[in-house]
Amino acid sequence: MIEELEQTAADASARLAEVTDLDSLATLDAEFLGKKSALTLAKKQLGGLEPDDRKAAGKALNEIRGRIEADIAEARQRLTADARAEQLEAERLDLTEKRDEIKRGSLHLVTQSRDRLEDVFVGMGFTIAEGPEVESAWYNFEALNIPEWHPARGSFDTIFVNLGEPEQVMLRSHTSPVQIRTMENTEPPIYIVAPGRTFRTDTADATHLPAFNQIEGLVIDKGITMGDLAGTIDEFVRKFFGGEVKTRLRPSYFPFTEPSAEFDISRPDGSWLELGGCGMVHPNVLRNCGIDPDVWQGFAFGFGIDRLAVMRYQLDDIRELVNNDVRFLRQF
Ligand code: FA5
Repeated sequence: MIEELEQTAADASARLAEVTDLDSLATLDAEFLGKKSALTLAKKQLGGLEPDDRKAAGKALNEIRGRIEADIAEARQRLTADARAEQLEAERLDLTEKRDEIKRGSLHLVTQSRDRLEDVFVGMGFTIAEGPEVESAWYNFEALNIPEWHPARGSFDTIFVNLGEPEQVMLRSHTSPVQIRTMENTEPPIYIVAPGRTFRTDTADATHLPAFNQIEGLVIDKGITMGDLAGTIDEFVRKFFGGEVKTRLRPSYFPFTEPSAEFDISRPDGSWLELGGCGMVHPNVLRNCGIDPDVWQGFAFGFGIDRLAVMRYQLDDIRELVNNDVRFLRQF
């Protein structure tokens, strides 16, 4: 009987090693350990044996049962782990699957224009300077030769910040304060451009935005003339647009430059677009920054980057730049 059961145990071990699902395992469990199994039947027969034989056979039966139970437990553990792995695989989210369909974003037109401007000016020997968007009246106006009583303050449509003395803290209305900050901190010669955001109470229309971008240019060196200014503007426009766009200077007035000019660029239809202001740095401005105007001269310019983007990408309306219409932005 014991020999037969040893055979059954070997049989069970072989079949349990090959079982592939939990249902079949339950069937094998019943077959080898259940009420009708050879092991259970053999146990029932123990009663008919002599006490000594009964003890030895009982021990052998328990040992065989223990082995079969261990094989079943091992098979169950294997199948449970397999089933879990299978479930995980089925539920796995393949995040790489749609890789080809992902739409890539692109830099905003104004950012592209600003980057390109920086490249052009760096190529001409300028370095990039920056200044804060919230300014004091000293940097935005006074150091630029625009005292409090000066009518030019009105032309800047300033947005004031409710901080400190009335009308002393503001969102900068142009990038010209960066001229002052640079001259205060740097010994001439100076060759910088300063791009950045500027703010005015202007109502948005086809050529105006209340928050727009300017780029300031400042050169301070010995023997600088208006000819250097005109040549610099010409060269940057040629590099930025290619050969077909022309420039012109028109006499104008800014308190911080003398003489002052406005410069325009030609549109494809032959009309002119005002791009910015420029001129020779006013001696008062140099003095305000501790620079001797008898030794150093310079020119400055400031123009609208958004207007430049309108021109470069042939837009009808500057407001397209801030409407955030994805169908529009995707084209560039
Ligand atoms: C100035 O802001 C002077 N600081 C420029 C300057 C710098 C003159 C250095 C001399 C020396 P103006 O207010 O004209 O000037 O503005 C310059 C340019 O900024 C304009 O020609 C235009 O291109 C752009 N700009 C002005 N207001 C707006 C606006 N609301 N929306 C879009 N662009 C604007």
